[in-house]
Amino acid sequence: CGNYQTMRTWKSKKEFKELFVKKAEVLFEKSVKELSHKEVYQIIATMIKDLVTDEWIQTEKIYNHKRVRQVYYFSIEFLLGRLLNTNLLNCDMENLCRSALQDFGFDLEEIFPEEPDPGLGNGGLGRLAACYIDSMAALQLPGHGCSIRYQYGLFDQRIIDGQQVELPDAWLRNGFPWETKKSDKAVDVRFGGHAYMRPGKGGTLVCVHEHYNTVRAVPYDVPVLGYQNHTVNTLRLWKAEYTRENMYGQLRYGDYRKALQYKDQAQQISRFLYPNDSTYEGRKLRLMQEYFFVSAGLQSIMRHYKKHYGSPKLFDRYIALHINDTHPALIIPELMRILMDEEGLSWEDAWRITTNSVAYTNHTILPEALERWSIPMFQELLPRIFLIVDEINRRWLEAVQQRFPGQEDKAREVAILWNNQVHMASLAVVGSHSINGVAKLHSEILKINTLKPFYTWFPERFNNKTNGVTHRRWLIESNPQLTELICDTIGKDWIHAPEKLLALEPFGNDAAFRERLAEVKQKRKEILAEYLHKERNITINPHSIFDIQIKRMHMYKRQLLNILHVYHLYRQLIENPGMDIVPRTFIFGGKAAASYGEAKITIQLINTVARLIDQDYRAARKLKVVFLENYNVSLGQKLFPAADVSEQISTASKEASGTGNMKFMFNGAITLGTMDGANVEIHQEVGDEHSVIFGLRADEVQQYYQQGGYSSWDIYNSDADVRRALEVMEENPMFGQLREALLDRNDEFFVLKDFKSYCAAQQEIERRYRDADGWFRSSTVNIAHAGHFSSDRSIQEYADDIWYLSPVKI
Ligand code: 26Y
Repeated sequence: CGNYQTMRTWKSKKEFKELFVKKAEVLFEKSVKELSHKEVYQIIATMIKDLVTDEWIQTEKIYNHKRVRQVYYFSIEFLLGRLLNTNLLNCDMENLCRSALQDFGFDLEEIFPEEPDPGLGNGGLGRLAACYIDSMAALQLPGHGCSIRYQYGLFDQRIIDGQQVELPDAWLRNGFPWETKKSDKAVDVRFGGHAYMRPGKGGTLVCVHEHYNTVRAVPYDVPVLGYQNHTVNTLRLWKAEYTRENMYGQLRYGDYRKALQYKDQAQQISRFLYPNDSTYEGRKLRLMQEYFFVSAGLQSIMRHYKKHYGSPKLFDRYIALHINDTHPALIIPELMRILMDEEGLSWEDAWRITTNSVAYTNHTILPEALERWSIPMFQELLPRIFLIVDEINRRWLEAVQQRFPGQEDKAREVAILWNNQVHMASLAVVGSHSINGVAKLHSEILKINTLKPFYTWFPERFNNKTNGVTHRRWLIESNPQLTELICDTIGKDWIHAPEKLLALEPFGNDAAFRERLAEVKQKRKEILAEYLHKERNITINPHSIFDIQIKRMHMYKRQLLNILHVYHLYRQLIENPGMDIVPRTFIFGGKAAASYGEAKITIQLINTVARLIDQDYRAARKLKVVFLENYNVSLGQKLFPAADVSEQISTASKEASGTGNMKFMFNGAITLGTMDGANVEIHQEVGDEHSVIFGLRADEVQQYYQQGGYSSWDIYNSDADVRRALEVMEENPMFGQLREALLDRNDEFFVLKDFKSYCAAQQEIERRYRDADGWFRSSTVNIAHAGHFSSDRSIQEYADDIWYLSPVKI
């Protein structure tokens, strides 16, 4: 097998430098002195890809040779973030690279920002997928990602006059050095046409699908490196292209216009990522995207499986298919189609294999995010898939009717086809063997509310897998200063076994350790302040409390509650200029879906309050509000390490899990949160003493909903602080819409209801911050207990309980 000990390393700085010089010549025909920073980035990325090529091939060979069981993680989003630093860390080559570049007169830290941030995702769901493939490789599990190679990622956010403006994100402009195009592995995906059943041999029925259009799916593979091991898994991203045959076919019928239209439509499929997080977008192109990558991915898996593993009858023994929310749920009818139409299996065999292979993760209980497609559109676009879904639905409802004869309402609750719509969550539940939520509370709510009728049918399918984040990116890579302190204190074992961070807990009582921790935090705050000053022309006080809320803009996440409290503080301050408060910097960041009016106005409101305070000398020394443009993974990596306070203030029951909360925790921030999503488990880990919890509980919120809500006017009328806070909305008629949502539309997200309790919690934060010893003791306890929220823990649970996967040494 060769000497793999040395494969993923440049043997010496000398070797690195020689290769570097050669690459500069080959790629750019330049000497080292002439290279731009961007070119240096491209050279190193290419060198790393060369470096891992052999291991990539070797990993694949060993999987095939041993016929190991593998998982494919289907997700319509992978929010990767930059890869250079991650890959250097995974190869353990960061120091060598830094020092070699220094000899050439370059600073590695100045090279990192040259990499465009691949934003192939909206938020939590897409970033989770990226953390999960990182952990699979780190744990040496045979697992791969499957998604779309969007030409444009999530839009670039600009703030102009306080308002969000969206610009296209042409992240591929200068190419993507981590990918390899695999033209010979392209597959064809069919859309449209007519499908019907006709009698085949021996009384069977066979399907005829004709007059369809073919779109070519071309895979681009990105290597996923394990952490300092030799595993290299694959993230396969599909690009849509037209096929000449299909276009010529249209021309043969004499329709030039149709031929061009076809070409355009085919290429359109992988053009844009849908920038809508949590609201269902009923668009035809979106459905095409979903079928496109599912069909392409599954066809290529099946082809590979048959070549190396054998009979399709044993597919489920070797292959696990995971769907990240319902967006890839068409994998269920697509696998049925392949097994029956292409492999000749019976319905019964195909169904058993399909349900044994597929597992589904739900990420939301918001009804507006549950996918439903209009049947006429679905049928026109995917006629063969529709026939299969129709039959799945027919057999399923037959079973329901047998158990509950004559009870129409039972069928309505669980039908896949209902009201002229395809219900994707119902399809996903009926067609998989495992259904999980993403935090304990969320998984419970699925059972008792959202998916209750299904839970009574299949209790054994339901389980919880609390989310996690990769501590390699979110601690080791983002916060080297804290990493060094932890290693100095408890050694390095925690890097491979993050739960061992617990060994840090006793050091919370060690004054010398706390002092060093305080120094690290101070350093990270200064780094952030300097960056904001240099790159964004924003001045913040590094000796103030950094209080940060960074996530998508959404009413249920309640950025509105946060800014109303800031305004409340401001008004207190100007009415009482001598008020003794610890200076605070409130930092916000997040994108609003372009069509989400209220979320966009909230951005405007935050910027209005920011300006108000900046222009008022009575407040500006104590308070500062910053809305950071274009929050993305890279900016996150600068913010989490600098945070004192982690704002996790969603309306209880609404945030399925949250993952930012975990990134803050790894970096020693204190959670200020509601009992929602994974906050509940963070609180369970660190207790009341080391987190600050406020607001209605999930069951109380649900109770109010059942009663038709609460009266926000009552609170308004009885609470002078609330009335005064809402005066901020008189600044601009634009804010009328928000005011209406809070008062006339009865405050769906309990902002006013939780206001008092939030203000008290903020006071508690300040009280605790004044006691530096207590604060850094809490900070230590949070870091110590963060190990539980590593995605390594989550992925181990998925591997054990859902995928039945074992690690493979490479
Ligand atoms: C249907 C379509 C428009 C759609 C697109 C994206 C629907 C939902 C989404 C994204 C959802 C999402 O990001 N959900 C988040 O998933 C995280 C990972 O599990 C959770 O931590 C977070 O609470 C949840 O909001």
